[in-house]
Amino acid sequence: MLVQNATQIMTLDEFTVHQLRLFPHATGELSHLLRDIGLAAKRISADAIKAGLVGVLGEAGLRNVQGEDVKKLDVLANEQLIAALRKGVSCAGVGSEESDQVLIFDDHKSNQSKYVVLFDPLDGSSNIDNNISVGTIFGVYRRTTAPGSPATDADFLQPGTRQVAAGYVLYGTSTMLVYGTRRGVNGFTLDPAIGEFCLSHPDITCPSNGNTYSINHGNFFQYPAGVRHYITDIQRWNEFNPDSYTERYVGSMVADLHRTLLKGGLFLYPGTKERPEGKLRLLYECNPFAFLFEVAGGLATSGPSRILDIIPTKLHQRTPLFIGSKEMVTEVSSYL
Ligand code: AHM
Ligand code: MG
Repeated sequence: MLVQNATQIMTLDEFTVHQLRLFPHATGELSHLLRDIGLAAKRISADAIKAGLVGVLGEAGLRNVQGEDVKKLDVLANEQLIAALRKGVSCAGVGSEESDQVLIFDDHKSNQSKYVVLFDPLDGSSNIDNNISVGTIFGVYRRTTAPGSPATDADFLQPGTRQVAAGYVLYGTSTMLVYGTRRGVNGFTLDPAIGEFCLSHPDITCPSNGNTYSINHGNFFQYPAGVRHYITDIQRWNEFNPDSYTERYVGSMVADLHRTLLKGGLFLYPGTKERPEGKLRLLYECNPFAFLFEVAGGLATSGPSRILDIIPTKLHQRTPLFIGSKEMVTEVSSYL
């Protein structure tokens, strides 16, 4: 599926312009916004590949040899996204997993913008010290308030079904930006030689079934009975049908879900006895992925409800998550 011929390669900018041509009434604001996120992603990627040099470049919280404050990568990633979106022309404000409150830009330019963005700037950041893939996750919403005035808190507390676009950036063996609108999901790989995201995975669809399940098995006895039954049943199935299912858990959601999106499978982060709502955040983590998986043909549920239908009541709300191939999500749902 990788596009091999250099003359056929389409950059992210070219792709979004191409999409615009298909919709003559589109204003281009969303394309600008994706370009801004792409720019921040390139900067974060440049910082992420140096993460292992922390001992050389200096510890977070201290000053480096150039006399600059050294920041943790998740703080840097947050700042890069805010800076790119504030400077752009398409975003009236942001909500970030790193910040307690939303940040409403409230200047003349931003108040004309019709979108707000919710993001997790660097998900899985506890993995950075071990050189394991991490990622950025984002969801884009059209404001409920009319452009011309500052965004309000209500603009950020919309159900995921109202997202106009969502995506993620995976800082892995290569850096990839995957984003989707209702028209489809496409993946772009950063070509470091030219510093551009290039279309490498056009029209991504999630296989309707898979054989991989992804869960933190260490919490097994903390999970609800239905989840334990499901896991036990698929392991029993393997007893007589070897290799029917296999378990893969990076513990970095963007990496686990990127694999699940491309190859099929099921990712589960259930509630536990300790944390009935689970760990993952509805607005920054679950909604963007739920949107992408549904557009790509998969499903996402909290158990009682489709993820995208949940009406958020607070910014940092958490929800259990079962997401992946349609058939596997349907099957696990019957146990919940
Ligand atoms: P974070 O937002 O604090 O980085 O936590 C989210 C991460 C996900 O990437 C990952 O799927 C999950 O936490 C792993 O949690 P656990 O270690 O409980 O399995
Ligand atoms: Mg996170």
